[in-house]
Amino acid sequence: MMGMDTITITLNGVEVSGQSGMTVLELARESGVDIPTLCDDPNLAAYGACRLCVVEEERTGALLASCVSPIRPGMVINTKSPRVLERRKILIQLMLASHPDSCMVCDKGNRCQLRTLAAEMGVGLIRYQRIPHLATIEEVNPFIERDLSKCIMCARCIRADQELVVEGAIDYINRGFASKPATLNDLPLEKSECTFCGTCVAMCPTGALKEKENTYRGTTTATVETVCPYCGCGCGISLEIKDERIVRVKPGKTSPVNHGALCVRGCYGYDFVHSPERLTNPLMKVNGTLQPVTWEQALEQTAAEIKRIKEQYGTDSLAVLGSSKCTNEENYLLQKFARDVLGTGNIDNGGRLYNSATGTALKTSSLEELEKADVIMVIGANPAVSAPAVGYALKRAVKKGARLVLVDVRKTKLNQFTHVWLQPGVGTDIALINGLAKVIVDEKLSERESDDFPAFRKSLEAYTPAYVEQVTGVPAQEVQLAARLLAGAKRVSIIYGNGITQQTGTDGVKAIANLAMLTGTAGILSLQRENNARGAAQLSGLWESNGLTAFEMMEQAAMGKLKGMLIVGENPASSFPHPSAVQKALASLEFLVVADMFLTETAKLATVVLPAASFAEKDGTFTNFEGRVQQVRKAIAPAGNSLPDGEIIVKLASKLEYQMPSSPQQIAEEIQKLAARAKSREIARFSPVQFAPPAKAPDGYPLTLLTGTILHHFGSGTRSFMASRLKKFSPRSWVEIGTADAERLGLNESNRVKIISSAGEATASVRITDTLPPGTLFMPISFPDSKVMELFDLQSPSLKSCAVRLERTS
Ligand SMILES: Nc1nc2c(c(=O)[nH]1)N[C@H]1C(S)=C(S)[C@@H](COP(=O)(O)OP(=O)(O)OC[C@H]3O[C@@H](n4cnc5c(=O)[nH]c(N)nc54)[C@H](O)[C@@H]3O)O[C@H]1N2
Ligand SMILES: Nc1nc2c(c(=O)[nH]1)N[C@H]1C(S)=C(S)[C@@H](COP(=O)(O)OP(=O)(O)OC[C@H]3O[C@@H](n4cnc5c(=O)[nH]c(N)nc54)[C@H](O)[C@@H]3O)O[C@H]1N2
Ligand code: SF4
Ligand code: SF4
Ligand code: SF4
Ligand SMILES: [Mo]
Repeated sequence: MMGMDTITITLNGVEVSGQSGMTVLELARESGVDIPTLCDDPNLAAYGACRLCVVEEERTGALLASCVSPIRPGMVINTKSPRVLERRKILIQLMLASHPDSCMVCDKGNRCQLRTLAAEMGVGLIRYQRIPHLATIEEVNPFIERDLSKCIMCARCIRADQELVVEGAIDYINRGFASKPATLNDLPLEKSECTFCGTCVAMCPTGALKEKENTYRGTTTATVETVCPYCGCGCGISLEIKDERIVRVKPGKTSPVNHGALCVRGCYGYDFVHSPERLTNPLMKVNGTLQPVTWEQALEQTAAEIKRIKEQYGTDSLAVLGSSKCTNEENYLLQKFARDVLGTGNIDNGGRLYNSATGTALKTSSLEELEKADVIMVIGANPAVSAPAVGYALKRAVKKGARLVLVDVRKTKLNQFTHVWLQPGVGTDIALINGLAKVIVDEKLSERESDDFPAFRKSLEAYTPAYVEQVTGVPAQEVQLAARLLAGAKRVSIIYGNGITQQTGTDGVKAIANLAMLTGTAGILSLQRENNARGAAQLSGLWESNGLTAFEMMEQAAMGKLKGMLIVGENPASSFPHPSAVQKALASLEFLVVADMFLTETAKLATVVLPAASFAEKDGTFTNFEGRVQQVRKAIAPAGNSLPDGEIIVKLASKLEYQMPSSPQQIAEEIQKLAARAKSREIARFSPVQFAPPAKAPDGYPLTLLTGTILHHFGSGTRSFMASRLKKFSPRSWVEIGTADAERLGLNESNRVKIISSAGEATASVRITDTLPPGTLFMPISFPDSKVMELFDLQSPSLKSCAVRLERTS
């Protein structure tokens, strides 16, 4: 690296060298020289607005803003000459002159960088005439408050919004003294593109942007770096702690995943940890009602029941479900508990269940590779909502010139970033993907010549652009256009989600893998992930899978073959298809023990409920969707008498006379031994798949209902509805219907409707949108008030869509 690219300058009398292209500020920092800044942030491009980073070039006497001045050979820089210090003082005085004297009551307190710098420079009384303030803006959202009288125009918020999360919600409006960062037409944030990701708030150096409706006030006494418990992105978060409470969440300091950004759930969704609804004691059913008991009683009873069932009915009458939310170490213990203590292979988890189609995929790509791609294909995934950190990286890539091929049956937030939007009919993706592959092969755009290639080429014969148009509805020219774009790219990145895995399953994933191999350099990212779905799935993959799947467990329970279950951190009575049937199945068990943080629909059916500690109350690791194993750190003591799942499993095993490994080192060693034994993956080969048209809808159900995630809630809603601000912002479910369908059916937004499928029914209020193809509806999952899962059953071919009809109820 050294040599031609190295530049040497004199910095405060000392010779230092850096790479060409570095700024004076960067080299100074690298050399341990501190220069004050307000508008600079390591995650944003240099901007040169606050000018506090001024330094003196001693040969020319010029004062330079070091953040935007590249190093040049022979420079002689002084970062603290009298002229520099005087200039900085004046700048701070000018900022304070237009700043209100409300420091004593400002929420930013001693985290305000302006106040800190003023104190360090000894700037107190202001000699300048005061400049009038801008008023606070009235906002109804529960997340963010803006008091622009405190704004110093550093533009960190604007750059965070435009460069980092690429939402485009705010920009400067007006000129001169009236200039300020604002939304389009100066509307409240909730009327803009703002997603309340909180990234701008975390970056604002003053009290101009701050958290609203704080859940706890106080000066932070400790900061703990850990990992977000919601989606599989695995963003790094900093938990600011006081009195064993999380006061605030900020983006993790050095996370390679989120680079200083968060989403609304990670930023404002943490207070479920302190919800008064948390389970703080074990519960046991006495005369039909759950009552608090001691751990000793709860574990004794559980062990006794497990022994009894095992002796009476045999080991296969027991099963374990859990958990894609628990740590890797806890997942290992749970696997061991099922196999060695209970003696059964009946163990499944959400990570494996909902992502089982993913095992076939090629090497997983990374966010870093995604940002370097020149063509990105997103298929059946909605990352702007379901995995915001992926959405940010993707939008940044598009801003840098990457082309986006979006394959979705609905219009999503990503459409405005899209080069080609392919809109296939629901469940027809395999035909489309095979069609893309055929164009690439026929036009000899790929030079793949492996021994499995001829058979693959032959398998594509039927998928001419004309045929693909006929079965998917995507115009032939668009298939060709997209195929040429993919084939012509240097680096392709493919992101797929539940629109594939829960629609066309394993075959859909194989088709994508084939396409990726054709495009040569493509990396694949599978999106459908919870915080540790990938880790949980990987760990269960270390054993031969020979037991019941989660859905089979429910069927066997209903048939009376399964007698006892342990469920850890999954809520099937609410999130599985046809919850009322699942509830019946679980209620018919002789013994159900549930470990959760809350009394969920599932826990209510249990004989014994064990209170689990939250992510903030335990140590361990989560594996994010890229495969990155990240440290989860205990920040506070577990609520009440709750315990981390790992400890619960160890305790329960010992009641059953089994000694579990309990030290992290011991667990890590055992995992490694197991991993070494597991067979290594075969190299990627083409695996031809054929399109089968989706099953015909039963008569009388003319509409197709899609289900999916929405930004402000998560999973079955247990946690996000215990987060006060998320619940307040988005309290109730709805059903979306296209403008033309609404007109045809005489529906408007004041109506409530009944949605009826052959399996069950749900009710919701109507929202009219322009995002849906004719004959299609959309309902979000995650709302406890919504019975959307009742519309599906365990045998449903798809979890994403079903045939329905509508009835107006009001
Ligand atoms: N029709 C339809 N159905 C669907 C879907 C759909 O799109 N359409 N999506 C499906 C998908 S992909 C998924 S993943 C599921 C989601 O469904 P679930 O995974 O059941 O839902 P969650 O609410 O995310 O989490 C379950 C429970 O884990 C608990 N929990 C969280 N952390 C911990 C912990 O550390 N320890 C313990 N013990 N408990 C913890 C929470 O309190 C919560 O009660 O829903 C599925 N159902
Ligand atoms: N906010 C939020 N984020 C979440 C979650 C949450 O509950 N809330 N859950 C997490 C979990 S567990 C998961 S699994 C992931 C899911 O993450 P995603 O897979 O990204 O999200 P979904 O909303 O399930 O569906 C993705 C898209 O598939 C499209 N689609 C439906 N059917 C088809 C089809 O036949 N073909 C094509 N091409 N597209 C189709 C839908 O229109 C939708 O835009 O999100 C994770 N992130
Ligand atoms: S909260 Fe996020 S989306 Fe909203 S203005 Fe700030 S950076 Fe943009
Ligand atoms: S609101 Fe904050 S981040 Fe935005 S320009 Fe003003 S001081 Fe800077
Ligand atoms: S993108 Fe996912 S991991 Fe990141 S803050 Fe949001 S929910 Fe948490
Ligand atoms: Mo999922």
